Amino acid sequence: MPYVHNTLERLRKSSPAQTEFYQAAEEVLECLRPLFERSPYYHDHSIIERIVEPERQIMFRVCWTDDAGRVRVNKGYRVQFNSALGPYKGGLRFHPSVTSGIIKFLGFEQIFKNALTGLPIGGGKGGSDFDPKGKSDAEIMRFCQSFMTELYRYIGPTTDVPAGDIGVGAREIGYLYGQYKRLTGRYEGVLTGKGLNWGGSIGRKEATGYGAVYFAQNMLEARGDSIKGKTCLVSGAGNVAIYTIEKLYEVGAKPVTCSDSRGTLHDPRGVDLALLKELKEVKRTSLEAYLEQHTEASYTPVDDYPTDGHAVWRIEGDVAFPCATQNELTEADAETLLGNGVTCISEGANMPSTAAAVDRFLAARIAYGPGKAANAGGVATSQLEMAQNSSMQQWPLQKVDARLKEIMANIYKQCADTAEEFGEPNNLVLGANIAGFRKVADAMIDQGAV
Ligand code: NDP
Ligand code: 2IT
Repeated sequence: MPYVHNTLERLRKSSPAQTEFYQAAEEVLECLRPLFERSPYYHDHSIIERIVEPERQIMFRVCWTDDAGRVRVNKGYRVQFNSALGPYKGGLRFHPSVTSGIIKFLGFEQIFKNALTGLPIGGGKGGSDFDPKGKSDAEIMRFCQSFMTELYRYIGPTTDVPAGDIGVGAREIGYLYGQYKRLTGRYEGVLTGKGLNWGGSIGRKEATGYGAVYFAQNMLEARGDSIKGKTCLVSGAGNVAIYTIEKLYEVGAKPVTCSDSRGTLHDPRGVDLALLKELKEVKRTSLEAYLEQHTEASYTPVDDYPTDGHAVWRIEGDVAFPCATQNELTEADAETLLGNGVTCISEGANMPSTAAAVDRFLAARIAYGPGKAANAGGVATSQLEMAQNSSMQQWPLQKVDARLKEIMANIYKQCADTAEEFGEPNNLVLGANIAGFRKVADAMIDQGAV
């Protein structure tokens, strides 16, 4: 299939050093080969050449003043990747590791994830290399105001609707929203993940983590198994990890780990969720403080991690939920997990497993739910927030949660059915990529060469 190869080669040359973006693009395009064999007309419309090229990329300087009165500068990004199915939709990430390549990989993944939800949303992503750690509330506010002063002219409720991601939660969304309103004079659904008393959707905060657990339930039930009673490994200690852990308790499973950028916590009796929330949502401190209240738990600092992977995946469990960041689960980690008898992986984070780790999971034929399918509950509920905002309504929790369950079941079914259709039952990577791509590509063809 020379055009898959040629497109990847061209990307390598034209956008040097965007490693994570090639990783994401390669995975998707390689999966599409059997589709192109059956439906060569995608090639006639140059769909893959178009789909790997963002419709628009905005980069800007974010200048803000710290508490000492010093002027500080960060980079700001918004990649408006694909609007074939609806307004650009995707989060903002504030983390020192952010580069244009990271934002591009996240925006690329978002196109297919959003398509899988079945909702009318295109793909986009943005962020900054700003590090919220150690900053005062006033500094965070001034940064967010400056960021929005640049971004506001490119976004809107029917054009581009940002939300949270790493380092961007309810506090940041509040400051960003306040500045948008001040600049435009409009009170409208331009961001999702808003506070519940000013336009947010009930259940949005919990949706990504809950959705990742629902996805795991779908995968396990299709194999005649259940999540009940399973020992679960969770990485991360932020929004996605916390609400994955919360839902795991609700469905009768036992989450025994979590991790942050400094270390990994293992509590064999089950992670104390109330304490985790207090440490991370209220105090914004290190997980190490957990040990002060739970002597039965153990803590591994990052310096003691295995050289070829992450301490959290070396702990024994039945089901794993990577919920921190990209490439946090290596091939060696995958081997250890498989050796320890893990039967299911549901990715709360975006692209948390390296390409070699994914190959291991697929070869072992365990239940493996890739991020673009398993973590789509967050963006899906964001779209429910958009629907509530545009109709001036607020739905009750039961309605949002019922829709979320239904959407996750539907995503699972599409991935499984498409995998089956292409002769690789259980390969949900292939299923997710082909099913997501087909929707976007067909819409692009209908809308002409734009
Ligand atoms: P948060 O900022 O709330 O939490 C991120 C967690 O991961 C923190 O515990 C953080 O550690 C840890 N972490 C982040 N970066 C690194 C790193 N480079 N190395 C080690 N640990 C790291 O983010 P979210 O929970 O929102 O996001 C987690 C993942 O889920 C990301 O991949 C995101 O793209 C994805 N995602 C998020 C969605 C959402 O709705 N929020 C939706 C779909 C996917 P520390 O506490 O020390 O900072
Ligand atoms: O990666 C993601 O799907 C998100 N960070 C959520 C995006 C959104 O618009 O809610």
